[in-house]
Order: sequence, then structure tokens, then C-alpha cells
Amino acid sequence: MLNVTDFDLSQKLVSEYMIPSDKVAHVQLNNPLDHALLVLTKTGYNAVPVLDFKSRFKGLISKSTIIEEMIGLDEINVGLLEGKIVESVMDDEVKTLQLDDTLEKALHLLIDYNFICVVDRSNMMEGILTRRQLLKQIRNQFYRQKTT
Ligand code: 4BW
Repeated sequence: MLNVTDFDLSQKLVSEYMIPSDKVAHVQLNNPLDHALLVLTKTGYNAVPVLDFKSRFKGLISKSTIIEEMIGLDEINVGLLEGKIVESVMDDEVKTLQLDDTLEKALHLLIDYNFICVVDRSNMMEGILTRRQLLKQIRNQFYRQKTT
């Protein structure tokens, strides 16, 4: 039986399990919304981080937010994105993790969110911790237990 108490989440650091920022798709604050939609569509992600020109974390942009901006009176109109930038519609009230936070703290946040951005003390984006990464660690622990 899987015994998660043997996998002490309070002893594991977020920095060891995150996806590093060079592998994370993102957009910039001043990118046009149609560019953000292109990035989200091409990568297949529903939401990605928004950074400023110094790679500081500023918020999240999601496909659904952009699609809402395209809804006209009775149709979807891509033209409605014209002139709009990411900064004007992104979600900037987003919880983050620090590099030295534990997986225990991440677990609580990942109940409600697909992923959490990891930042340093100056809010520089260091990576993301996803539900998938966390579940993989718990699964690996499960198989380690089965073979010992
Ligand atoms: O392109 C994909 N590759 C793989 N291997 N899995 C994918 C891909 N797109 C989606 N998935 C799967 C993952 O299991 O669908 C889940 C939900 O995707 P999402 O949220 O709604 O786009 C994925 O779960 P996850 O790996 O735990 O990732 C959670 C969320 O983290 C994703 C996406 O918003 C973000 N994300 C993950 N990897 C990312 C990323 N954002 C930017 N760059 C990355 N490399």
C-alpha cells in the first residue's frame, strides 16, 4: 500500500522538483494579445506565466481570458484583440512559491491551481511547479516502496 507519510514533503525543496524557467513557455507584459493566443495554442497549454523585460514574474495569462476578449455581440471576433496587450487582461493576483519553500506548501496550493510559479526574492522567475511534477514524485516513492 502507498504510504505517503514515508515521503516527507516537508523535507523536499520546491527548487529540486520545479521545471526550470528556460523550459517554461511564457509571454511578456507588452506582447499583443493575439501573440499570446498564438503561444498558448502552439504550446497546447491553457495558461502561461507573464514576465517583464527583466524576467520578473508579473502574472498569468490564460486562453479563456483571451477568448473572453474576443466575444462580440453574437460572435467570436479575433479583430477585437487588436490594440490590446497582455498586461491589460492578465491575472496579476497570483500566488507564488519561493525556491526554498517545501513540497508540503506546494501541495496545498496545487489543490487549487494546475501550476505555481517559483520566484526568487527579487521576484525573478525561476521555474514552475506543476501538479504533474508533484504527482510523479509521489508515484516514484510508491514504486520505490514496492521494490524494497
Ligand atoms: O505540451 C504538453 N506536454 C505534456 N507532456 N503534457 C501536457 C502538455 N500540455 C498539457 N499537458 C498535460 C499535462 O499533464 O495537461 C495538463 C494540464 O495542462 P494545462 O496546465 O491545463 O495546460 C498538464 O499538467 P501539468 O504538467 O501538471 O501542467 C500544469 C499546468 O502548468 C499546465 C500549464 O498551464 C502549465 N505548464 C506546464 N508545463 C509548462 C507550463 N506552462 C509553460 N511551460 C511549460 N513547460
